[in-house]
Amino acid sequence: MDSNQERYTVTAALPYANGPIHLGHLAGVYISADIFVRYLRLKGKDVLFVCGSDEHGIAITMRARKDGTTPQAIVDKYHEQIAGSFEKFGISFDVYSRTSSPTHHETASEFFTNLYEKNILEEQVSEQFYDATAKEFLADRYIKGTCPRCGFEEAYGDQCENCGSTLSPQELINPTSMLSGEAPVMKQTKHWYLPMGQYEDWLREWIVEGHKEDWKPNVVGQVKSWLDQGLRPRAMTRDLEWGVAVPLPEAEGKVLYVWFDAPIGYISATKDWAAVANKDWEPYWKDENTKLVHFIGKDNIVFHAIIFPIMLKAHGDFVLPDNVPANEFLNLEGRKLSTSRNWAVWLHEYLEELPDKEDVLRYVLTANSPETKDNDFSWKDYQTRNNSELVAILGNLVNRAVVLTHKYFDGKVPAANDLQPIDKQTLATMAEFPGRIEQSLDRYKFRDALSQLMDLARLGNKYLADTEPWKLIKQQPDRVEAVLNTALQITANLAILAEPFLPQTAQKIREMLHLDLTGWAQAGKPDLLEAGQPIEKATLLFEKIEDSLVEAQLNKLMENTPQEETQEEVVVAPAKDEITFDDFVKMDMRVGTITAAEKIKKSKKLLKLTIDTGLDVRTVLSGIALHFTAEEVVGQQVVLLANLAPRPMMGEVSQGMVLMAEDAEGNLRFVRPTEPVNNGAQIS
Ligand code: B3M
Ligand code: ZN
Repeated sequence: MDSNQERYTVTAALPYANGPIHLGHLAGVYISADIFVRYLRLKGKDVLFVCGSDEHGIAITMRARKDGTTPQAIVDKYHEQIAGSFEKFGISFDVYSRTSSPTHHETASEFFTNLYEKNILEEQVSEQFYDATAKEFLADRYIKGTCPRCGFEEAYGDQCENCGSTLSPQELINPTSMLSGEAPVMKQTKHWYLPMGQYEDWLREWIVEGHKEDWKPNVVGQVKSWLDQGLRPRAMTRDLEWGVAVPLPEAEGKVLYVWFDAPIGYISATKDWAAVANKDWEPYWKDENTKLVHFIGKDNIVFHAIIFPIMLKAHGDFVLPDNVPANEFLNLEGRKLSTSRNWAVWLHEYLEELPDKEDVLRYVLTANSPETKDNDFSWKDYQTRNNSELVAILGNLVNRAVVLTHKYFDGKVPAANDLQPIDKQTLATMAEFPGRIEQSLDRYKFRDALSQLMDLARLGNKYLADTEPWKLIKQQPDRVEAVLNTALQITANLAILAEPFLPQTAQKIREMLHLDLTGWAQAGKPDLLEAGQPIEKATLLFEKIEDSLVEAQLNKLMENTPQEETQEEVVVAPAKDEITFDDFVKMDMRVGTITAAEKIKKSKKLLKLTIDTGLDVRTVLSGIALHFTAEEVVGQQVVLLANLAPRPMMGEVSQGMVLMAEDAEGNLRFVRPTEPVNNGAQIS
């Protein structure tokens, strides 16, 4: 290939080697990337498709700790499994590498040294939590304590899973280390920071201005919102044992931040590929004719559109991404996918349970690709798309064209003699399809491209329905020759155009037709098959999927998932009637503190609260006794509807109402300001 030729380096996000691949991964990243790459290869581009396992970071060490084993054992196990299922599924990586490899350690280390020597990284000493017993600095996830916002006692150092607040470990009340169970201490530590703020103007110009037309709006939008908030320096090193050692003498016990090393993994993988393929890796990263394209899920946008580009720019030797086509998320049966709750369809299980249905999954996930918004996978939809699209449209066309050729012409392609306007028109329409599909693929619109492909099959079906060769065969066998020639040419075109989307099916069709695949440029032609050329008997491309399969898969999902988890369907109360602002201001809502509380003897539900409202100290009866004890509510600040008419209850008089939030499971929480305020403070 000549050196001026456009070259593509296509990367797919490196999955963490801490668990198997599921449909969310496939829909988010790998299928789109594979379609794109197969298409480029058919177009004769010089394209390299790299991926590998992400084997560092807290995701790995936590998994090892949970399983009572070493990080190395975890990554060895899952690397093997992930690589195996990708291969079996037909994702056509040129290389599937891993970040624990020596090549990677060396590459990441050199990259860091390069930035360090250019004085790009800023050294900063800060205080961080340290477990003196375990002798380790603690990642945020390794610190637990009481949430300062809601009082939940099991909040993590980075987030409270009860109230959803984002936290920093310093905010936790009574923090403890999950390693030793002891209270951690603050200790000074030095780290190296990427001064991201210095690159804001450049990023804005390059992405927000420069790529607003050709990058996906979700990507440009996220970048813009990060920039609008201002980029702070981010530490590129961590106090951890597992990872790429920081290549500085003063940095013992420190490793590179996983999001510093992981994207460099794409470069390392390229080197690994080049060593085996006996190629030069450098043009794939350094030549200006190389287009670098990162396929990722939306949670990785900041790393691929901001941090890694800053690293590449700062280094200076590398090309920047030409595009970062990020997908949104795939839900499963209407609920968020969750690996911890096992609400997922695992690829290795799919491959075992539903053999020979790789293309069905590729089809369904592409047709439902979460390209512009989150999308849903359901087994019912899987069945419908298989039965009424793959079987009824694509399979049907191929089958009819091939079967009729055998029935009427002894399995030899009949001649295209004396083409009629309908034949010519159909072939002319067919010739437009490659261009249309191309336009969609060039814009990373895989759903559109796939639906065009199916439209071509529809065109073939309509043509057969209109020409009805089965009715003509007695009186006009010559006419049937032309009709079946036309139908077979459409089939042959599908065998080429379907390759990126449905590679196994496309190959089966080509085998039936004895058609060689020479490239995308073949497509659109009306004479891919020669008259007289023999074809094989029809083989089954897709089989009908029965209800029993759908049921079995749904049952499996339900069984795998703990019962209480499957019932979490969130039911939200319907909206109330509109009120005026005047209605609202009539309510006197203010903050008070519960100074005393006791159970009402005759009632299971009521607590008698004494509340200091700033105006007065009064009694309020509140139906919270099933949720809170008297002791635990004393001292809490609450919001009170203070001018509610007094109500006699259980021999007492309640003077107001405490505001509570009730979630879908019926749990109650106090509503209150995020920080304590003086009693009597008004809500408005
Ligand atoms: N390991 C995958 C994730 O966030 C992460 C991608 C790395 S790409 C360089 O799920
Ligand atoms: Zn909380």
